[in-house]
Amino acid sequence: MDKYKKKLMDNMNKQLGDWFEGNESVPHEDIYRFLHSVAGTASSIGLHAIGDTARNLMNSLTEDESKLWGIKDLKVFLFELLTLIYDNDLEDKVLSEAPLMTMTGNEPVILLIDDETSMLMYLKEELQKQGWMVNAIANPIKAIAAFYDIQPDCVIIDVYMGQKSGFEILAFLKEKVKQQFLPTIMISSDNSKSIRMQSYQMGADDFIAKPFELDELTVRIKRHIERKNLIDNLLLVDELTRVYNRKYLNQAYDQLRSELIRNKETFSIVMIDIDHFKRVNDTYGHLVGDQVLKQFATFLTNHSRPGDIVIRFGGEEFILILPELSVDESKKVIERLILKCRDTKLNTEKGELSCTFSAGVVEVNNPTQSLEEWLLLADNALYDAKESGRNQLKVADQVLNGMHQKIVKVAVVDDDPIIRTMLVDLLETLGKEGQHHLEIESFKDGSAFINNEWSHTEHRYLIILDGIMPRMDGIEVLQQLRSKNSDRYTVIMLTSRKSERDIARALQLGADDYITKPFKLLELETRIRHLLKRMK
Ligand code: GH3
Ligand code: MG
Repeated sequence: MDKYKKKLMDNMNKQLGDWFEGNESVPHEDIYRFLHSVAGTASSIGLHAIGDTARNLMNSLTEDESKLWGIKDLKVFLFELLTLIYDNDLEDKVLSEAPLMTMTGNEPVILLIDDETSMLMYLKEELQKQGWMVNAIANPIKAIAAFYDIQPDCVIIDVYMGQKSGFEILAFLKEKVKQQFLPTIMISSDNSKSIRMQSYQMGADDFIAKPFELDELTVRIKRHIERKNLIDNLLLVDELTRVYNRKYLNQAYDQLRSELIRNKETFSIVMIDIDHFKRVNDTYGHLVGDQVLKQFATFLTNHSRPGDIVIRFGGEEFILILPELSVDESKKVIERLILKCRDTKLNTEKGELSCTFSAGVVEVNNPTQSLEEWLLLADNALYDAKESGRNQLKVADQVLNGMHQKIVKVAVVDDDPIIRTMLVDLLETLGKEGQHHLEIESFKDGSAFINNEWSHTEHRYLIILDGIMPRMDGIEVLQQLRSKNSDRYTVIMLTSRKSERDIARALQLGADDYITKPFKLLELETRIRHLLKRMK
């Protein structure tokens, strides 16, 4: 960028920063003067879009008015200009970067486990160019929990790692792989026959020696993912619990809906979620968690009528479809189930356990409403049941309004006021469309975030955390959050491209994702979407 452009950008950034930081109202004439000066300068040094926007904004104002602008109104008013300034900054810095693919949020997810962070970062970047979503985990201890949370379509594991060998992780996944088709690829710089043999014997689907040819690796991953999709599409039964999976749900709904149209036969949909299931995993490990899920599914099957349909909706969530039952009849059935469940012993390798569940029921009595709408209603009732203390059933409020949504607190912690403003805006837009209610706050440094009560409640958090900040930087914040040993906090680190050490540090400390600055808003948006999906 030539030096005039740079100077103007710096000036604009500084002025906007001062305003947004200041939290004081800004005199109308200052804004007018600012726009006037930007409009003049920007266009004459080739920044036409910025110049035009500034001029349009200026023309929408009257020159002499004595009004004072609130910061929030000012941010809204200047938003288009902010985006342009940011994009302009970006264009200049990322020319050498490969173009980013547009991501939809539905791309295949790859879990990459390697404690050697430079390899991890390299592979993540390269595989993302294929349009895959890559979750890079440097701490093998975190790998298993990550596996359950992100439900990957392919797992790549390094054989040699400090804290835990890749084979240990493979052994664990193999327990899963028995029940569920999940491609696993081992990578290792030890290409000896014995390591390869061990990989295959333990159930790995592929072995790739380091150093590898990137194109060969990607082709192999691609094949594995295709095969997984094929298999997934063939199955209607959940491999772990042996009840139907969610693919069957549409089919079942269509059939019952025809009955409803033909014979006016209503039916009920019950959304069921095991209470505090995470504690089972945390206390006894995920394999015991799996055993609980299996037996819970069996419990549901054993205690329902032959025509009832049991579906594993995902994770520890099940759907029970009760043909011919009105909501009052279903209520009786489910309340009996709730009592029975509490007294049922589930056998696991760690002894007998029991669990409770919460449920929301909706009566399907109108064929014009879509399955999604019924599910939303049932889910909303389930949320009510959870909020009212769990271990109970709530009946859906049949009107689609006043929906409860799960609250996710989202923090933007960054010392750059422009980035903060843009990210908050992006998040507000995402919040409007989503299943979550996003409660968004921004903080200008780590200590402001850490020392705020807002940051330490029972809710789930998504934190977009700048690596380098005055006072307390992102790494330190991450360290503090992780020392709480709570997985309430999902963290995306914003790091500078140059600071490989910081990225390595962030990964080792267990950041859930990282994105290098300057980033494209679209890329960040995709990553946030993926993470929110996980936080269901
Ligand atoms: P709540 O009462 O509010 O429902 O709390 P919860 O702990 O049951 O719910 P939460 O959504 O916090 O946690 C569910 C956990 O279930 C998170 C995820 O890691 C785990 N999980 C999801 N799928 C599986 C699975 O197939 N096996 C095991 N063992 N755990 C799973
Ligand atoms: Mg639960």
